[in-house]
Amino acid sequence: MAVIDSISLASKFRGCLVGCLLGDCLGAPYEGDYGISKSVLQKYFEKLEGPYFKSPVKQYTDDAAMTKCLAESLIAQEKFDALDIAKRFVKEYFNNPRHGYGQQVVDIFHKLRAQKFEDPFGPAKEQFDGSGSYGNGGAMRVSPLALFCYSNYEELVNLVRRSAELTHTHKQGYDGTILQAIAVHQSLHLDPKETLDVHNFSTQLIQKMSQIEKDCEGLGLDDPYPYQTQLKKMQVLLDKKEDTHDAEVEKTLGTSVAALYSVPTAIFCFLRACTPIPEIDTDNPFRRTVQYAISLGGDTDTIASMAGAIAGAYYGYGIVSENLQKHCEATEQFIEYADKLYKITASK
Ligand code: F2R
Ligand code: MG
Ligand code: MG
Repeated sequence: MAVIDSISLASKFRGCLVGCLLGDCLGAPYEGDYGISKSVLQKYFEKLEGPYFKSPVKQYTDDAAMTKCLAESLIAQEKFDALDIAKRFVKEYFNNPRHGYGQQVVDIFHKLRAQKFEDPFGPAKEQFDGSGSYGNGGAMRVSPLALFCYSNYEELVNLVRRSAELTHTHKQGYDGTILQAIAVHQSLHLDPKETLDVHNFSTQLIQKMSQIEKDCEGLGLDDPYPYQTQLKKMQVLLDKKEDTHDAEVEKTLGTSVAALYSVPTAIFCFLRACTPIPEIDTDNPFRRTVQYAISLGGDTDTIASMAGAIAGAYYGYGIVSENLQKHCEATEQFIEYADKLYKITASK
């Protein structure tokens, strides 16, 4: 791993949280759409980046709302406090329930409030007749914790799993959250001035997931290593000489609200966007990542947000266009969270 100086690291913290916010705000208008025209999307981004375009500020959704709760809790407590996080999720939801939350996750907020937070992990265990949620809601909000655990990988894996289990107790739900956090963590530790070794980045993810997924060995499951399977498919797509069609990416990796079919997709978008992509006309690889993630359709806000967080953590804040930031709600607030998390992490 490269040694990152403090100025660059502070910039990477900002890039990560601003990337997460921008992906959500810019991807939200397209959530649930398929067959999004690349040229329409190109014009959308050109207008937003242009100096004269005036439009209402793009609102964030549940992705950034829950990220905000996690960041605020870590900053206030300077430690992982599950009860405090659960209370912040519930308060945030009842203050603004119209942020496009997952259909079932809101049951948890109602139960937590009704049960006076007796057991912050209890209601999530009852979801989907006890099998737990495999949605991407744990992964979409995890960035602040990946920053908080910058220098401690073991702590990262343990705390990330617990953060996910407040709402997502299905193994695919919390393992997807761990994968997203590991991808951000790897990006933070790499020097963007050196050419990114795409194959090595994904091989390291596969190796780390082999530790995370080993507890399902010997249980007779059809596939005990679903994330490793998806990441290996991702490597095949990345290694291809000819360009991969969006339909193939969607069919192979998915663009749904399931963590298994969206977290590897977000990682793919970041890695693929290191180099030019047909019909995405920009020299900026951060913008290319977000624009490409949205172009794939489906769960656009969440995939663009997760991809944006990974890309921002790699390239740093300096690469994120000021004009794009101006069009998004709460950019200043997310910069402040990043700076405070950096200060806490640097003093640990
Ligand atoms: N909910 C949305 N988008 C829908 C429409 C938004 C619209 N634009 C609006 O403004 O109203 N987006 C957000 O939800 C996703 C994150 O969801 P999360 O937090 O994981 O929620 P949940 O409810 O736990 O799971 C989501 C769905 O996944 C399926 N599912 C999960 N586990 C399952 C299981 N064990 N068995 C069967 N199905 C399971 C269900 O369909 C859940 O409803 C993000 O996209 C975020 O942006
Ligand atoms: Mg959303
Ligand atoms: Mg979404």
